[in-house]
Amino acid sequence: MKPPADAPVPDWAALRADFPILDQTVHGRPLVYLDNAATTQKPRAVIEALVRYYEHDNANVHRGVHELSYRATTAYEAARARAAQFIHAAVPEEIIFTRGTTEGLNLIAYTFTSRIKPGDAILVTEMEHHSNLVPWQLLARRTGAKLLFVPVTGDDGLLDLSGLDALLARNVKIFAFPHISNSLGTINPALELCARARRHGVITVVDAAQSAGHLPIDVQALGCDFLAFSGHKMAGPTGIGVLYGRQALLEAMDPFQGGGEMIASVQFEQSTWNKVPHKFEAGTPDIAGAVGLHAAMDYLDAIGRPAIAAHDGQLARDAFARLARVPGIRLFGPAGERGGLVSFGLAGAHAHDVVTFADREGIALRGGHHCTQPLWRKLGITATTRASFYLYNTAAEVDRLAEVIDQAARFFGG
Ligand code: 7TS
Repeated sequence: MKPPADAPVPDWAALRADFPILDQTVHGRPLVYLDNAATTQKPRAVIEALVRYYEHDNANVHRGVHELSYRATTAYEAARARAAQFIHAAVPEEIIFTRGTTEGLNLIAYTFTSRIKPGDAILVTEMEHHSNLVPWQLLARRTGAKLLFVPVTGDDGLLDLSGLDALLARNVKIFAFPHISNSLGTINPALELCARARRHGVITVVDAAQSAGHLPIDVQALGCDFLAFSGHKMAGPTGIGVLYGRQALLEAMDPFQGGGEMIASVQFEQSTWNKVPHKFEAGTPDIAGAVGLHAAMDYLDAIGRPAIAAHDGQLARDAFARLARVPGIRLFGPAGERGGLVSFGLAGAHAHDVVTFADREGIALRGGHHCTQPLWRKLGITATTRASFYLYNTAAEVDRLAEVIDQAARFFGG
């Protein structure tokens, strides 16, 4: 993804200084943080927004008529409006605050229980994070529906779309897929997938955990029905996320959790529901989290998501090309256009040993199944090492990564 030709080039080195945590040594070496697909670091603007909220405005939302409650409610609802703008939702009511992607996906799967019947099918892909697989397994178990899978082609990590229309025609009610794979780095053609699903009258759910903080997202242009993401993977705080849903669908859905805030009126035996989105936000929400997420969205958009995508995509492609020269390496995901991460296996070394080796050099990587166990089983490997990039990573850090992985290959490979 390229930023517009006349867009100013961000000063990446200056931006790096916005992230206080990066300025440290680990095991005596400068920290090289390459675990951004798990969680990203937070700029000072986000940390300060949290401190400012707690020092000046903290109160519960919607319930009080006093000044602080008014301020907290205003800040919380302003964050909702900002999130709507961030993904170009038609109205703020289409934004539900959640704990993160996982909760958003569970909310849909749970509330669809009454709408799915035995013999219906739910379509996902073979590259799902467990968060976008297990909730659908649970829904299938509750309803007697079955799960269908769009296959992954192989190590190149692409979706095989040749049979998609035939799959969608098999009584599929919901098609859920990742925008960017957290294990492979594949950027899936979300626009095409939503359009093809729509032609079959199938509801689409986009898992945008790995894309929302990296690429521009326009839910109306995509034509998706639902889209979920996590604040902590896009420079925001942990504990806050967004579920977008088309308003007509949200209105028709059952509530998720019961409790305060989500009701209109309660009697001993029964209740009626509050308006969307409050119907889906039972209990005291993560108000500070929403405030922090608002600051994160402002921060990212001041840089520009096309520029961020171009930057971390380039780092990932460079890392892929550099690592391809390491003896005994097996790289996963597409060789060309990709999201900002690289996943690989090293002959003779377990991923955890590679991660420990890199950690001694100050490099933070992740090793394991990355919550995509069925994918790795299909590709015949149990664990990979993953380097994932964000806006504050540098070409010099890619050099350092390639150097250390080369050393690891020689150390473990003999
Ligand atoms: N979907 C995808 C594609 C993800 O990468 C993740 C988290 C989730 C859903 C769940 O997000 P959460 O914020 O609710 O936990 N991925 C990872 C990862 O790759 N390493 O740690 C977490």
